Amino acid sequence: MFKTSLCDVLGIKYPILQGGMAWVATAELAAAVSNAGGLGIIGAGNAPGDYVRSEIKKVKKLTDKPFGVNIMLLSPFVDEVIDAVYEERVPVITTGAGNPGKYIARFKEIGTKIIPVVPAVALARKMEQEGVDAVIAEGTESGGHVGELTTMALVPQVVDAINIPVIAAGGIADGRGLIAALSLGAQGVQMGTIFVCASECTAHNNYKMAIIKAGDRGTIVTGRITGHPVRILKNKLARDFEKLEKANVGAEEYEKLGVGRLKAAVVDGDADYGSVMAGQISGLVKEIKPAKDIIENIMKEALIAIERVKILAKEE
Ligand code: TUI
Repeated sequence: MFKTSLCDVLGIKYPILQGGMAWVATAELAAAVSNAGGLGIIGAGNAPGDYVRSEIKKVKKLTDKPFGVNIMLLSPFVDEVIDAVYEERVPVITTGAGNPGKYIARFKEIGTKIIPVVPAVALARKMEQEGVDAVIAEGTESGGHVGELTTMALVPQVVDAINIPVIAAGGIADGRGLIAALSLGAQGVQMGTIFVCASECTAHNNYKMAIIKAGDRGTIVTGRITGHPVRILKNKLARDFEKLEKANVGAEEYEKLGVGRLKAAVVDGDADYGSVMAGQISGLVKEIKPAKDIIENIMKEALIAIERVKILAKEE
């Protein structure tokens, strides 16, 4: 069902990748998504190489299906994470928050699939030239570190610019979103926020409930002045960020407020002063359920969505 060429390249049943969210996307979540037929991804975030290595070993025990690791290129531990992923022969890597160019050749040697996030057409073109296997075109609807363009505008422009598979991300949480992305020419989708609310996700219950309670206008982009804008749920921390922005403080002071805040939200459950990264589709997330149910539901909704459009196409 909706098996695309991306499914064949990655060895997965459904064209659904789970976002490699720092602190949130642990071995438990990644294995659950892979076992359900998607591609589960461990988020390396700012974690040291040894932590990532132990998460990889855990996933290997929990599933025999393909999985991935997301490498956050701004991490101070990026080189040791790269070594861990290389030595463990992880089948797929995705990258975020930068250009993975200098690592590509090494991974190609061992057949690891490399899929960078690209926020614009220029980087997509560059990545194709450098030999990556696919790209994730991520719109500004996403949670966490975001680019400027919306998914609706970005995806078809990336699709037209390159010849490798494009995965759409940002603002997708259900079967309608999957069909919309496939209609734009994508070969698959990546979803983050919906999988935070998977039962297998180890994030604190307060984090999950904050997403479930959030509505359509529940998120805000902070940190534009740092050069790394980040979408989070509106809470007391977001208000403090806004105050600093209005007070025109320097990037350094602004960044200080953010230190350790993601861990506070995910691990300690501080939904007030933690950085609750989540996408604009938070308003679509209604309950906590197993990853398998989330994925099967998406596939059912996708069939309904395509039937609806087909009927419209037939009408006089
Ligand atoms: O990376 C993400 N989402 C993230 S990373 C993260 S941790 C973090 N915390 C504070 C500040 C910054 C990061 C939380 N969420 N998504 C993928 C993504 N990549 N979005 C945007 C980009 C991106 C931006 C610029 C990718 C490449 C890029 O290229 C710049 C260049 O060097 O050409």
